[in-house]
Amino acid sequence: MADLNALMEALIRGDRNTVVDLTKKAIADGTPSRDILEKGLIAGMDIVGKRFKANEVYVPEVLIAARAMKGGMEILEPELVKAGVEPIATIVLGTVKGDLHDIGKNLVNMMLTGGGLKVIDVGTDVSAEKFVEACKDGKAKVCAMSALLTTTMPAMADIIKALKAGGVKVKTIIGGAPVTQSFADEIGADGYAPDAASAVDVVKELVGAA
Ligand code: B12
Repeated sequence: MADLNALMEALIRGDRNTVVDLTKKAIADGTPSRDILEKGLIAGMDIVGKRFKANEVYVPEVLIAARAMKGGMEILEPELVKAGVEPIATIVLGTVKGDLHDIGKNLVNMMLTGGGLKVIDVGTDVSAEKFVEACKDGKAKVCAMSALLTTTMPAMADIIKALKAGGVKVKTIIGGAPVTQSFADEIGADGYAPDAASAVDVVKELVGAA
């Protein structure tokens, strides 16, 4: 039986090579791909997220763990497809129009992916029309927006209005350094999170998977 605890620990250390090796071994042992994902990779990323939230680790450690996660996922993904394991939900994520900051958004992407969600990253400087376009096929359950400039925060309100005007039924979540819960309440966003690890919890709540 594969040692999923060792896989989890390797992910927490950000040891990509060991994560890749242990993922391969677990598949070869016949460990169900869902267990490898949930008890190995996601469990590890969950701990990294908790430590990040508690300021016990910082952005570089999260990036290194996410790189290890990506290594494991590249091996595991075909097995998950074969086993019919679906992501919890699909999330559209982007930085709003006029804003080029993407370090925080990319971290949110990594943590959401690490949490078992599928992320469609629409990039930076994304117009309301493009957010609506990405969300309107019905696959995405949540539209997640990032802004780092006080001058681009109002674009989040425009996107929420455009989604409503277009009859697009998605939940919305906003974040970024200048964004607050009271701003989220003011513009009618369904959720707000102060950091990438909390974003996973809030998104899971929004899709009813918490
Ligand atoms: C790096 C940086 C840049 C880089 C961006 C590179 C890149 N690829 O992202 C560059 C050099 C390009 C840049 C440009 C500018 N910047 Co700048 N930049 C920063 C800086 C130093 C760090 C931002 C960052 O990456 N933080 C680290 C990440 C991890 O944190 P974060 O983004 O907040 O994300 C976390 C949370 O907020 C949350 N989160 C983020 N997004 C989301 C989304 C969702 C849905 C959720 C739930 C959560 C969430 O999770 C993340 C992880 O925990 C900040 C200062 C600072 N210390 O914050 C200034 C800062 C944001 N920049 C600023 C400014 C003014 C600019 C410029 C206008 C400068 C200029 N005059 O040209 C331009 C604007 C360009 C543009 N149109 O966007 C100001 C903004 C001031 C304001 N109040 O509006 C800041 C605060 C600097 C300052 N003190 O003046 N910048």
